[in-house]
Amino acid sequence: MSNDTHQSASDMPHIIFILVDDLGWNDVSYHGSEISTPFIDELATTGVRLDNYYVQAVCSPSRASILTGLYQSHTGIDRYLVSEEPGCLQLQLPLIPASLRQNGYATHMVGKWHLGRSSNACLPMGRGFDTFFGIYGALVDYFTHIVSKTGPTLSGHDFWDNGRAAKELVGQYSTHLYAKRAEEIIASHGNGTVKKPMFMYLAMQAPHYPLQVPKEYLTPYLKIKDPLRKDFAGMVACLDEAVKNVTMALDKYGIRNNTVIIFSSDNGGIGKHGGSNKPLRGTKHLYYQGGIRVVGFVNSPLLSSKVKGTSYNGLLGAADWYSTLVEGIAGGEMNVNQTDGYNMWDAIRFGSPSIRTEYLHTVGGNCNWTPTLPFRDRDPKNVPSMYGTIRHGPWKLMIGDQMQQKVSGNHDYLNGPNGVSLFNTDDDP
Ligand SMILES: [Ca+2]
Repeated sequence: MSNDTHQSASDMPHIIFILVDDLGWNDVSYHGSEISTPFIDELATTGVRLDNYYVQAVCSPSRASILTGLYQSHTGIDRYLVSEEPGCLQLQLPLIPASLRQNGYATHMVGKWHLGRSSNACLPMGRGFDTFFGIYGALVDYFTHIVSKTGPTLSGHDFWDNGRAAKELVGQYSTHLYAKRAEEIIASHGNGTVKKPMFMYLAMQAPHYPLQVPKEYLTPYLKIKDPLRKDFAGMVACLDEAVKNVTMALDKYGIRNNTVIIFSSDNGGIGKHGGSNKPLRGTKHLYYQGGIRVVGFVNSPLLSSKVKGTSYNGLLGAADWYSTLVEGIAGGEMNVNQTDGYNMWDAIRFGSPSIRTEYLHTVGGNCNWTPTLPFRDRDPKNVPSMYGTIRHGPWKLMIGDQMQQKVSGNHDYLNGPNGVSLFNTDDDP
């Protein structure tokens, strides 16, 4: 406990953690993108932009790190999960919602889970969320809510409302559905129906592949020649509108003044699915900056006035959110045996230097598989003896063969001699 006093439940801030899926560095207009994101921009530029902020290179590992406060090498989730897997994120690891619930919060999840679904205990409501509305897996059609069958994986309906298959929602676009449910949850806290402070993990499905969006969102982007980029831009426009609607609900129901909004992508963009990380090197799946340095910011009236509208350049990462939310923002007890994270709340809200000097992005070895890919996509001929990426100060050391990742495009910059590369991230992004 760094806090010397407990906050009473009525003072504890509401927390909305908006995680977006595969949004690249160059996919928001405040980073210079051709995609217009006025509402995301407004939140970013009136809050604190996290400009030295890292997540994992693909979906499931980032979600595991965020929710456990552990490095990827400690969560056991080092790649994205597929539907038929028998396992899930280790059940003995406490997650943010369970900890916040113990500290008096109502806990809601809206959106994409992607941390295992093989038993009820693995699902969001088995892991500390009071309510869940969304999808358990990935690659779910935005309108039909059927899993895209892209390999030897399960297919079928994947859209759930508190454990019930929500078949009545078939045909409705998921970004709209998530925003609407988020607004309803905000209303229930704002109008006093739920008296506890709110934690909402709003894990938007967009703009992850498949590239689907109602046609009206494409209108401003008809001039974009690349059809993938055009569809992606429309999805981001709809996502931006969803962020606006959620934020406006906080105003409408009178709880904005005591709410902390956190916004983060879960990994970098990927060009073959419409995303862009320019000017950062590399893409989703890779530990180059484009894969792991992502759009992130915090917006709240609870930030000190001197940091509002500024960038925070201290190092922080996905594993820091557990301590930052539970110990920092909520002022609660951590109730964990192990953490790799730091409570960064004072650093973020006052702009003080980061406690963190180092971040272990990934490490592994002697494994006959390719990092970040599920077993079905691993090439048994590729046998890396060791791989890893670690950051210390501005320096990033990478070991191992990044070319084993299935990533299209020109990657002639990959791999130093003997598979070892050292980057100064200040001048070599
Ligand atoms: Ca992702």
